Amino acid sequence: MTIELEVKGMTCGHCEKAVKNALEGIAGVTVTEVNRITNTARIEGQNLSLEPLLAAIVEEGYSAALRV
Ligand SMILES: [Cu+2]
Repeated sequence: MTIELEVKGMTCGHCEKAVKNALEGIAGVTVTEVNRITNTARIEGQNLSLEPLLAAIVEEGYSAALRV
């Protein structure tokens, strides 16, 4: 499954890397895109639950929501 999140607050490449690393710290998550221009984080994996994904991003200091 693919999940696309809207991530706000990323201002540079370091921010993108922080979000990517935070998401990849969750078992089974593959990050396919993090883009500060479009405020997007795209993730692939199986049986992913949304809450831990959002929490990992918020923990890094950014805001996150499911993009539908
Ligand atoms: Cu930054």
